[in-house]
Order: sequence, then C-alpha cells, then structure tokens
Amino acid sequence: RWFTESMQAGRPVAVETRHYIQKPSSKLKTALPATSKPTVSQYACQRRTTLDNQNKIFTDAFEVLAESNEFLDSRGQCLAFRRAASVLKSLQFTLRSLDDIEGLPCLGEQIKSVIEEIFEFRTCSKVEEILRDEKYQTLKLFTSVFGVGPKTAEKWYRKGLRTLKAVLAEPDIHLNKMQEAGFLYYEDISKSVSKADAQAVETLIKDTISYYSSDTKLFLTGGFRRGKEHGHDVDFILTTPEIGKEQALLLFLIDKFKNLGILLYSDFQESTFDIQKLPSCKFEAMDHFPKCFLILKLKTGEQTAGVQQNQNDSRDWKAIRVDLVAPPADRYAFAMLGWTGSTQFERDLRRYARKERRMLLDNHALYDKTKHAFLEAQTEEEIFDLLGLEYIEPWQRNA
Ligand code: DCT
Ligand code: MG
Repeated sequence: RWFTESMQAGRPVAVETRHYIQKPSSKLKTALPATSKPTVSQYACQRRTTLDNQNKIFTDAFEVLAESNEFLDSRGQCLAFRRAASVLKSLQFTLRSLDDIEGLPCLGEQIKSVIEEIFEFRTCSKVEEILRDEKYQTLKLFTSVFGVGPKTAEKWYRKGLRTLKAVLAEPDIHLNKMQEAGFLYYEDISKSVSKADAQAVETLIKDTISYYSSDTKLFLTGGFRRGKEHGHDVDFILTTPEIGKEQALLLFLIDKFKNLGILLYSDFQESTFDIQKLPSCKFEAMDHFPKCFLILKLKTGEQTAGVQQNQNDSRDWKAIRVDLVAPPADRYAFAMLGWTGSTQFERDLRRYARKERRMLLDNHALYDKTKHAFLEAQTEEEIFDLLGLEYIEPWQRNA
C-alpha cells in the first residue's frame, strides 16, 4: 500500500486570498508583505483535508486515472494523479475556472488538461475510455478480492480469465489461504463496512480483552478514526502497559474469537521489531509490530447495517475485515500516527520529514539524521511538534 516516492520539486506556492486554507508558517508571515497571497503546501501534512470534498467531480476522475496507472505499474503517473486529487480535496471551494487553479501545487499540464476538459464537458474522455476498458474492469474486479493485488490480477487476466467464477474454475490456479477466504466471504467483505459495524466490532473486542487484563487499551484507527462513515475494514491499535506482552495479547484475542466461534480467518504476523537494531533499520513499508489480519463473524442485530438477506440466506451474521496491531506502549504514538492515514497523508509526512527536516519517520520512530539521534514522543502532537508542523486533527487528515 506504500509507494516509492518520486520527489516533486518546489515549495508551497501562492494562491488567491479567498483560497486561504491554512495559516502560513511564522517564517512566511514575516518574510512576505501583508498583501501577499497565502499558500497551499505541496505536502498533504501541511494541509487540512476534511471529508467535505468540494471537488469530487475532479478527484473521482483523478482516482480512476491513478488506479489505471497503478495497474500499468506506472508509479510516477499514479502518484501524480493521487497528489492532484489530494490537493483538490483540501480546497474549501469548488473549482469554477482555470483561474482557480493558478498557483496550486501538484497540478502539471496533464492534470490541467483533465480539469479543463471536465469544465467544458463535465467528463473526461480518457476516464470514460478507462471505465469502458475490459482490462481495467477485470483488474478492478480481481483486486476487489481480499488477498489479490495488481500482480496476481494481471496474471489471471493474461490467462484469459475475466470473471471470479472463471478464476475459481481454473485448475491451474492455486489460491493462498488469504485468497481462499477472500473468495469464500466475497459477498460480505467486498461491500463497505459501516460506522455502526465498526462500533459493534469495537464493543466486541473491548468485551473480549477485558478477560485478558483491565489495563489493556483498544483504539480505533484508520479511516473510521478520520471520521469516515464507511471503510473496507476496521483498524485497531491495542496496547498493554507491559512491554513484551503485545504478541501474547493478540494470540489471546485470536484464541478467544476462535472459542466464541466468530473467527472466520486469521493471519497472525509475529513481531520483527527490535529496538536494538533501530538505528540501522530501513524505513520500509510494512511495520514490524505484531499484528493480525482477521475476518470476523459479526452478528447483524438492530445496531448494525445488516446484509441484504435474500430468501435463501437466513444468516444473522456478516463477515467483516478487521486489522489489529499491537505496538509496544512506548511506540504507540508513532503507530497511531502511521495507522490513522490517510495513505496520502502518511506518504507526505514521511516525504516532508525527509526533504524538509532531514529526518526519517515511520510507524516505529522518528530519526534525526543531523543529530544522529532518535526523537522520542508519547503523543501524535509531540511528533508534529518535533517535525515543526502544526498539529492536524485525524478528521483533517483525509488527504
Ligand atoms: N498503513 C500503514 N502501513 C501499512 C498500510 C497502511 O501505516 N503497511 C496505514 C495507512 C492507512 C491505515 O494504515 C489503514 O489502512 P487502510 O485500512 O488500508 O486504510 P483506510 O484509510 O482505513 O481505508 P478504509 O477506510 O478503506 O479501510
Ligand atoms: Mg481501514
């Protein structure tokens, strides 16, 4: 889910006053005359992005273009469209003319021409073409299965497969455990999870951990922490004050779920985190904390948005994707910041740290390359502070 970042040159640029969306840094305030235009930063971590997207018509188009480039493995192009979408999502007004994008960052010529076409025709021909494209449609279908990424989807497409049924009927294809579960519970987990479902899962896990110890804490993270009404899964961080007991806590939970008969799938990943090795640790994609990717059986009571039940299906439950991560208590702030997302926000936090502060940030730590030292933090606010950034609330991180 993380991309190698191609750096975009340039600093925050000036836009008209009515487009003002964030306070300029104190440095800019003193350096520029009072009449100067405020800025929209090229970094998502210096913008406040709520769920109130005023430019959906443009950002939807960019997301299709980004996804199609992701399928083509054109990472640079994909990122360029994602960055453009992210900038437009942060605006508190709807674009009305090309003048409105004057001075905004991350909007190159290619992006501008898409915007221009949408102004004129309310649609973009390239996007329409992609949406009609059989390959795009097929890859989109295949990657909607839990455990199937673009590479596998492409492989299946090349075999001439076009439907999920055809994949299941193909004798050459050997699904791994994750994909097997993905197909088995496809109907449920391909639909989005509602906030009510997320809350029901939260209650369920809280009740279960209370059997472990009273000082274990559960925190909702990911999209639901950012205020989203729907998500593809529910993400949680678990902490225990006893350092070294995180893994045991996760295994206890998995075992309890099994005994309760609600564990449909579990992929437990052991901790590979070693604080001793941190200075030489590469700041790579997936973090090293113990975690598990689960599919749980959630009872569909009145409080949850139940599955549309057809006559043949008298189930009173639905399958839900749940991710649990259990960092050591002293790594909590970094893990929480990393898992809250959005992905674009995280990508830019790391890029900002590296390019603007000569620091390395990941889900475990913040390292200052100038001081050759790790900077400790107990809260997300402290991390923003160490990076010299204004604090951005989770609901403003929907970049
Ligand atoms: N994340 C991370 N490390 C990874 C993968 C993801 O730190 N290797 C972060 C980015 C977002 C967050 O974890 C949760 O991931 P998702 O569930 O994929 O994102 P989401 O924003 O919660 O999206 P959705 O609402 O669809 O679940
Ligand atoms: Mg999520």
